[in-house]
This record gives sequence, structure tokens and C-alpha cells, in this order.
Amino acid sequence: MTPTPADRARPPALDLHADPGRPRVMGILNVTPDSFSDGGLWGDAESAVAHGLEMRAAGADLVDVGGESTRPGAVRPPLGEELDRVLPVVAALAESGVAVSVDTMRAEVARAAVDAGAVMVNDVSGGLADPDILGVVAATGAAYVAMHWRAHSDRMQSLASYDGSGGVVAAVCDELGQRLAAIDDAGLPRERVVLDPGLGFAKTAEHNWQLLRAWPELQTLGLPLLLGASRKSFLGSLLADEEGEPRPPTGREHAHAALVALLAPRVWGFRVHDVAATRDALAVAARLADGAGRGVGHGAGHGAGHGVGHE
Ligand code: PMM
Repeated sequence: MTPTPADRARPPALDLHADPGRPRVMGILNVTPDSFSDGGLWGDAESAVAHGLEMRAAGADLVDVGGESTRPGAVRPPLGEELDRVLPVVAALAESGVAVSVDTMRAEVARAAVDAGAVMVNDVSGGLADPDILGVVAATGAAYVAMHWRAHSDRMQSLASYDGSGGVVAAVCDELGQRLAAIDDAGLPRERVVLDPGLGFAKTAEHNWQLLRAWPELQTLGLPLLLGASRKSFLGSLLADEEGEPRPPTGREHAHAALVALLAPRVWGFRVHDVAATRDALAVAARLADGAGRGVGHGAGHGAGHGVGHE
């Protein structure tokens, strides 16, 4: 008899507040034909699962499986297609002991993914695209990422204006605060919630930089913060060549690692493509911060006495 989801051993719930000061690394696994950086690379479940396991081996704390591209202008997949893309990958990774997050805006996908073993729901719309998702997450016991978002990808860039006093930073704090009120109303405890300012979602490059500079203000929201900057186009334009041609996505890793090291003390987690580079950046940040090598994750504790000399 095929085991039902309820028969499977449930993975342990994610404790967002365990081990404070050790930023989590969330490896990106887009099972989509059209994501901006890795679209089409992990199109079949087998290669997607293999890549998820590779990221875990490289030190990912979580693997974030997504079946809908949110690049500007992207067209949404039908529900059935999103389910077909993500569920086999979520189930196989969870069965291998990987902590899986599902990147979805749909309540039905969130519910099915948690049944298949996901321990976190990463909702880029913060509950705006499908308000039922908040109740589903509340009932399942999964952790929840609420990202700042204004509209689906076909029209989000037309909403990148922040004319109120306080500009983008005040607006993002205010709008995330409204999402938190909806989260409270749905009975989802705040201990299970992470917030994310949503770089690139209804934001220009300048808006992204303003948010990054104002990170301490985002921290006043009082919840753990996730940063998704990996390979995004604001890094490509920062690193543009003399003709103004943006640096392609895979050439943005060093700049991203610099950002990780600089923000590590203030961030709960980083959503990244290159797990190994992120781990290295975190090792540097941790060694500078307290000298004990915290934050390294795998093989943590490279304290005094190791690495002597120039080798
Ligand atoms: N960015 C993308 C997709 N999902 N989720 C969160 N929480 N934060 C983000 O910044 C975010 C996200 C788009 O990037 P991708 O195409 O590389 O996945």
C-alpha cells in the first residue's frame, strides 16, 4: 500500500529562534522553465533533487523549492502545473532529511507541500495573492516568510513608486506591518514568521539600495529578516561594463558575498544560489564578529590555533 502523507514521519518543525546569531542559508531551487538565473536548469525532478542535495552538502540549512517564476513580466503557471513541478521534489528532498521551504503564493500548493514534508512556506506576496494561505500555514505548524509585494510580475514594476514621506523604507515597513496584522488575524503565531523586504519586487535598483542601507529600521519590526539579493539585477547594474551592459547573473556572486558578509550580523537568513560562497562569506563575518567562527555551520568552530601561517 502506498503510504499516505499522514503515514510519513513528519520532519521536525523549524525553530526560527534557535541558535541566534547564526544566519541561515536558504538554497534556491527553482523548478521552473523561466526564472531569471536558474530557469530551466532543474526542469526535471531528478536533476532538481540532485541539486537540492548538492546545496545541502555545501551547507544549506534549507532548500527553497519554487514552481512559479516571479521575474518581471512572468506569466503564472496554472495551479496543477505548479503542483506537478514542486511536489515530487519537495517529497524527495524531505525524505532525504533536507529541511524544505516551498516558494509559493497559493494556499493549495502550500498545503500539499507541507503534507509532502516542507517545514516552511515562503510566500513572496505575504498573503496578498491568496489570503487563504495564512490560515493554511497557521493550521499546519509550518514556518512562514512574508515578503513585501505589491502585485504579480506582469505589473509589479509599474508600482515601484514610493512618494510618501519616508520613501521606500517607511512604505515597506508600513506595508509589512499590515501583513503582520493579517497574519495575527489568521492565528499564525509570530514566533513562526520571518519578514523579507522583497528586493526587486516593485522596486528599482535605487529602492533596493535604500532598503539595504536602512536594514536597522527593518529590524524594528521585531521579527527575523530574510534577504533575497542573490544575482539580482541591481547587482548586475552596479557591476555594468564600460558600455553600460549589466554583468550577467552568474558574474554577480562576489558582490553578493560582500553583501552577505556586511549584513550577516543583522540578518536571520540569506536566500542564495551559491551556497558555498555564502558559507565562506558568513565564516568571515562570524570570525570578525566574535572570533569564535560562529555562523560557519558545517564544520563550525574554526577557532584560534587553526589556519596558522599562509597556507
Ligand atoms: N526572490 C525571488 C523569489 N522568491 N523569496 C523571498 N522570500 N525573497 C526574495 O527576494 C525572493 C523570493 C526571485 O528570485 P529567483 O528568481 O532567483 O528565485
